[in-house]
Amino acid sequence: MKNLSQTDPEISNLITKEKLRQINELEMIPSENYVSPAVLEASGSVLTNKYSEGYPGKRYYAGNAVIDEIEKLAVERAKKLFRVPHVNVQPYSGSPANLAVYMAVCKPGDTIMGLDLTHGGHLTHGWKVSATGIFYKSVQYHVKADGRIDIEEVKKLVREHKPKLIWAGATAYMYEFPFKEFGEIAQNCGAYFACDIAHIAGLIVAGTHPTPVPYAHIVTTTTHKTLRGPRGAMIMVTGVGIKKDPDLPSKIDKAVFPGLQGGPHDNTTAAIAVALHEASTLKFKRYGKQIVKNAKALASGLMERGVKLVGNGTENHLILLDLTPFFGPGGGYFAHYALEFAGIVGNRNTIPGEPSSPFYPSGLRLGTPALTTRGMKEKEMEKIAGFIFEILDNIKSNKLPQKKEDRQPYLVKFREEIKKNKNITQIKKEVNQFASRFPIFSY
Ligand code: DSN
Repeated sequence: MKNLSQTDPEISNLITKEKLRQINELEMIPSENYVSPAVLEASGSVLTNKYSEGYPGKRYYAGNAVIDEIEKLAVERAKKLFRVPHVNVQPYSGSPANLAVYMAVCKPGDTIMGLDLTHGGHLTHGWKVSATGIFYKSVQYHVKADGRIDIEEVKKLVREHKPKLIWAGATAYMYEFPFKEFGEIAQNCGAYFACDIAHIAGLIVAGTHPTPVPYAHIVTTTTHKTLRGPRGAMIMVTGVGIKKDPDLPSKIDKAVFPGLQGGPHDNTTAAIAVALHEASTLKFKRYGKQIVKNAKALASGLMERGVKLVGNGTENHLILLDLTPFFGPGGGYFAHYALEFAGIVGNRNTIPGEPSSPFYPSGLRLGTPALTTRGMKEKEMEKIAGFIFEILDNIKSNKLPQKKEDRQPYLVKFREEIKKNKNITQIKKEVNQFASRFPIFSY
């Protein structure tokens, strides 16, 4: 960063610090990844200088001949990779992409359905504080005690509420999605069926998760999770989507622009095209398969040590630890903080039937996409399971105070104790040494 370090050493130093953090720590947030140097170069290119409101061949600004080529290439690569007839690559990220779907097929006040946030669903699938739960009548379905989507409940709610739009997709779901069943339910009630594959897009490309394309009308995805591209999103319209509604592609395009957005981020579009090119290789398929093998190995390593997992394991890239046997209800923060201190970065999360609250949840969500990009395999997952268990075992005497006013003082004391904890400080050193052996650009 020759220029940046001269122009703005403050920001340059902070970026270097963050890069070192990414090298020295274990990134285990399931929605994060490391992009390739090629994606990074496209993302940081001169394309950031251009305005190109509209679509290829139909721009509102001059000078877009090259941008048109780039966007067409991104669209064609996405169509080929996901086997869909129409793709919009302009959404700024996953939430605006999902909002565009609502705008395309619903009117404010229409009934929509999605998985409850505390059961692993996403904010934009109708959660009450999201625009999607405020401007639409949201009905939420749930998972059963075993963590699987309660498809019988979905059927019952559909009969009762006759939704206009049904979502499948999640942020903390460890099973394969029953896309076929959802497709049949939507077809029977005449609803649009949208799948949000943000978390599993790379797994679908690698063939380790079934594709929703034969069943869903619309498929949305972010591009920066298992797909390993820049921070962006895409909306795809499938063959069944066009059969249901021949105007669906133009409804989606109009919802993105001018409905919700202005000019697309052309540097991101180019980086998406690069990521799609990388994802079309055999090497990427091996990568996607290894993500799942690693997640299963991590799950086994933890369960063998007595850690409880929602669903007793995983079928994809993530696991959800039920921490109630360690801390009782609401102990997610203890694990989140102590692991972060030791350089293991995950996020506290609700568990199905959450006995506490989304702010003080009882679970921890961990994933393997970023570790797998660094070249780690099952052997390394076993080692990491050992680190995680040691830390949890060290702090298991903590309990979240029941009285709300007692919580902050308790957590202040907890954080001070972690910093002084000799065992966790020793694990932190081991984690740093271990992580830095695996380059973050291991392509
Ligand atoms: N926030 C993302 C995740 O972490 O799953 C989803 O938008």
